[in-house]
Amino acid sequence: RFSTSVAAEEAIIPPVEIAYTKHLINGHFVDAASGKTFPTYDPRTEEVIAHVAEGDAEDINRAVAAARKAFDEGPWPKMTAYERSRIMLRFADLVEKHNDEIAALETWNNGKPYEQAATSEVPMLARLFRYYAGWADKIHGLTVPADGKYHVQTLHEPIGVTGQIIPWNFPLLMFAWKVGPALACGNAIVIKTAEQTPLTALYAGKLLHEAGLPPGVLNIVSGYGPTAGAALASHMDVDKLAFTGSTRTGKIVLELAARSNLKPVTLELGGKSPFIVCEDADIDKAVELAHFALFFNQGQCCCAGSRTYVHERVYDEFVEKAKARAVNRSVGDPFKKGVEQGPQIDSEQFRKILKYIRSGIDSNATLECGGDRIGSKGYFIQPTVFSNVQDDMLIAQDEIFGPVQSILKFKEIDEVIKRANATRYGLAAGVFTKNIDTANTLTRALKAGTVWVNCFDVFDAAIPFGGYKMSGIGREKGVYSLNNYLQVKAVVTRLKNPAW
Ligand code: TXE
Repeated sequence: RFSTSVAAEEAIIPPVEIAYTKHLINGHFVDAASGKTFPTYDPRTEEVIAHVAEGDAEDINRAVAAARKAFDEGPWPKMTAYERSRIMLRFADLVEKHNDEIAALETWNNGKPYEQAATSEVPMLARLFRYYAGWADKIHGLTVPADGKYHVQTLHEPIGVTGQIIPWNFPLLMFAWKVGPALACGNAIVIKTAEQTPLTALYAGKLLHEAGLPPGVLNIVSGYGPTAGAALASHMDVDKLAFTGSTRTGKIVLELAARSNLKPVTLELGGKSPFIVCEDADIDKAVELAHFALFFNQGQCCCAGSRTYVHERVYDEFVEKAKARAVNRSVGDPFKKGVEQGPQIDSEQFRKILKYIRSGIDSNATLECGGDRIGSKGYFIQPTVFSNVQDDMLIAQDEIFGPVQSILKFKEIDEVIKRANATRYGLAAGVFTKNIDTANTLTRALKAGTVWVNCFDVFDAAIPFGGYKMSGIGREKGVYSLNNYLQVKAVVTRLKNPAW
């Protein structure tokens, strides 16, 4: 089906207007301090759909000042946790009310299938805010028995002004993963969205204010990484930094944070996750799941199952079926019903993916299907499958971040464990087997922040997510994310009469 050429002229006009393009600072939509704007695109057509305020250091300064005031003077930290949670719940209701508009905006700016945005990602934004709204009034410290004549307690306090930098592959979900827990803990926020996808966060910011969020608590600056992003990471008045993006940029922001005020940093970075299909697996199900694990979201997932290890006894059958499934993947205008794959995000990613495909061919992996772009306009790439991939090939080592499946062969469980772990990344892994002992061995041996067994990409709000090794520092979602946004203060009080 991917031979269908996608003509830009056929692109469906989305049923939504682009209403918010300015920075959201101190509760108001404002122009950039410099007056500059930058274009944002429709990846289906490569055409500009809006000009957005372009932030730099001065906009970040203004946003941080607004956040500082909201945090230090209130009303945010002085509100009760219950009041904070009610604002978050009202926001979730508004997200549900505007579900289809938000989803349309997400698809227009990002290229992901509208059905995916409307039935999964926007509902997950609401779900995640409800989850963290539930935590807001359940965050508390401990009383600690200590030697000596003391009463000891810990106070769990918000950390202050948090800086957040997010990528373009899941613009709304990355907003949710960062903003939800930070608000629940009572922090003020400055978030810099990805330059490719600034639109939906601004819409969400508007709804949060409609839900009653006080001005200055959430500030959104659009702009580029080396200007706005770097200014945020190195700001002396930002108390904490949370980043999702490439490992390369993760190192830069960590260094900026260290060189400025040593703000604590959480990082969610790249991956090269193994997906292991054992010989006892139900092959049809394994093929479908491995396909989903790699091709979901145009292959633009940090946790994509991008090294498909298949046991030698079922290898040939698996490859045949994986190829048939990829050939059958429906690629096209993401607003069309039934379309599974839209365009890649931008020309840079598009070129990067085609370069990796070329490298796979040059290194003598077998190109089973795909390998090229679709049409002449829009960043559409054919679902591509390589077999006979070896561990030392670039396509088995680097994060391609596109619709390119690499299938490798293994013989022994111990061998596949070693090979799966022989990577600088450690974000996720998939295991497909019916044998509980094999599953237990693999889940314990794999060095990855998430191991999915007979499933993949399960993103419940309560499940922690993050990486080993160069896939990151810290965990997001679940109860674990609260620690990122809290300070612990020990209060030690001398007792006058220890007998009582
Ligand atoms: O990432 P960047 P890019 C991987 C994926 C992709 C590659 C490059 O392999 O092909 O990274 O993508 C901001 N100071 N992932 O270039 O640069 C930037 O503006 C401060 C994996 O888009 O990491 C954006 O907001 N900030 C990933 C954010 O960092 C800077 C998701 C991410 O951009 C900055 C995306 C700087 N000097 C890409 N430079 C995942 N983990 O899911 C850039 N930024």
